[in-house]
Amino acid sequence: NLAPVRRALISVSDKTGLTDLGRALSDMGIEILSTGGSAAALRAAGLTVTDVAEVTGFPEMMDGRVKTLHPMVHGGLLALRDNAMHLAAMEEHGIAPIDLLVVNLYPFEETVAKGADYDTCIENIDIGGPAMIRAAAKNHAFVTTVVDVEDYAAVLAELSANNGHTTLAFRQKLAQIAYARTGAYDAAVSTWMAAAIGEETPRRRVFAGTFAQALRYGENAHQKAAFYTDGSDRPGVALARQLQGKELSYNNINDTDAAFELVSEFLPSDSAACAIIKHANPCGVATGTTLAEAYQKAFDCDRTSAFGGIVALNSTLDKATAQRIAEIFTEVVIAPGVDDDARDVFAAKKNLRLLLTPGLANTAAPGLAYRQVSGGMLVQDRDNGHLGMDDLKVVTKKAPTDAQMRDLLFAWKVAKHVKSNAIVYVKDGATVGVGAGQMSRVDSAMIAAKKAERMADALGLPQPLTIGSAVASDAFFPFADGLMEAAAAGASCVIQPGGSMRDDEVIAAADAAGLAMVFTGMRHFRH
Ligand code: 93A
Repeated sequence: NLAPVRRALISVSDKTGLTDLGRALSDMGIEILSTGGSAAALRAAGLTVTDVAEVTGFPEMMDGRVKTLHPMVHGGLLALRDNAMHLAAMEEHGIAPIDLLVVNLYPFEETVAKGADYDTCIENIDIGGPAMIRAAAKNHAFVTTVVDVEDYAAVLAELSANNGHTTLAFRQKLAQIAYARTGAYDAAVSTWMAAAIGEETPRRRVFAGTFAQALRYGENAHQKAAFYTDGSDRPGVALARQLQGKELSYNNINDTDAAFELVSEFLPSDSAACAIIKHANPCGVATGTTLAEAYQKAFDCDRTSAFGGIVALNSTLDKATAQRIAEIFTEVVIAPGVDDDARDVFAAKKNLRLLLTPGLANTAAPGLAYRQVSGGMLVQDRDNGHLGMDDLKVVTKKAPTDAQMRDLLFAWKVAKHVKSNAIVYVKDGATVGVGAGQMSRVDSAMIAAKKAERMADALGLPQPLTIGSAVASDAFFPFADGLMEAAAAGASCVIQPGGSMRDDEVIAAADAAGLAMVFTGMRHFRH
């Protein structure tokens, strides 16, 4: 199963490591064919190279759109070396075998990420490269296919270990990687196009990511894991730049995403905002006149849970906020900006991961969300539902005051980011109790209130902050019991979708308890 490598074709956009590879191959006596830019770089390094144009008898044309798309190339890649008819065809047409293909593609994903215009993105769709990769990988019985700079060293090691040959197992492994690359590449093109033309339906879509990073382990230490990006230009954990701290873990990435998506609900032009996340649920969210105030209010919602949390900020991290955050153990801080003084404060915290994003995520933007189930994948629109005051319907005798209305909308925004069943108590632009992920809505209401009681004790407050709070429920109250639990905790107003068979009962209970209640007509389940 050893296949000799006598002739290689090199055509790479990313010229990293190119000349070293070319030299090593030349030294092994391997003939090198190459395309325009790659050939020029190899020649500049003093290597002897044959132009593909010389092999095809055609110049590269149409701005390079047609350079390798030719039977002299594809015949050389696809011919079965043990098939008499294939050999006869090669003989007849003067096609020489190509045993090693080294290609990396036009940087389509990077071009999109840079925000390039439509035509530039189109021009960066590589056609000849994927065609060669797919051909060479199909013919892995004889041909070795390299699509990643990272694999250059392995190829050279393989060739020297096998006296200028490669093993079948090695070629199979590289073929698998090759198809992963072309698959992800076309997925990126299709995903970009869907966004570009505003195609929003989750049908006839393809889901594939580009490998970004191997992770030390997954959710638990016995699970292997990696991070893939999907080419989206949506600011968030994938596009963030890490300025300091330990490597991000699987759970860090998941929680940081949850934190950043949540804090992006709050426009910096309205107020500074902070979200603290643990296990993908918020344990404190607040707005403030300063970022430090927002952080403090978020922290005071549930100081116990905030320990080892992920902090997301909607505006530039400043010194005062950094000092506050640095007082306790924090895993990750993500923000759209950081000033020099804040960086100095964090410099002493070597392990603290600081991520800088290119702006906030647009939470109203369309997009798809997907998750795996056994044997498949569920795809849906991202929950980009948004409400304004005008969308709310007052259903009780009492109507909320303006201040209550603001807290209700705040609570509703947070509830969208809390695992169901979600109950969120809010007072003065800060969560004061979050009940997440319970199988019963009553329990979520109760747990959130209990946590608020505990915090009141810890902070030495005369009473829990749920007294006089606004409460949000991510889905309707099927019975009055959940609402009664919130009333018992001292909530004075309620926001919930409505739409239960027993809405009348629930409204009557709210009236009896002297609560103001509004219906949203929209649900925010999150599982
Ligand atoms: O425009 S193409 O799709 N047409 C081709 O025939 C073709 N052949 C190779 N692009 C093509 N390539 C790509 O050119 C390779 O995939 C590689 O990314 C790039 C290398 O070009 P150069 O060697 O001129 O820098």
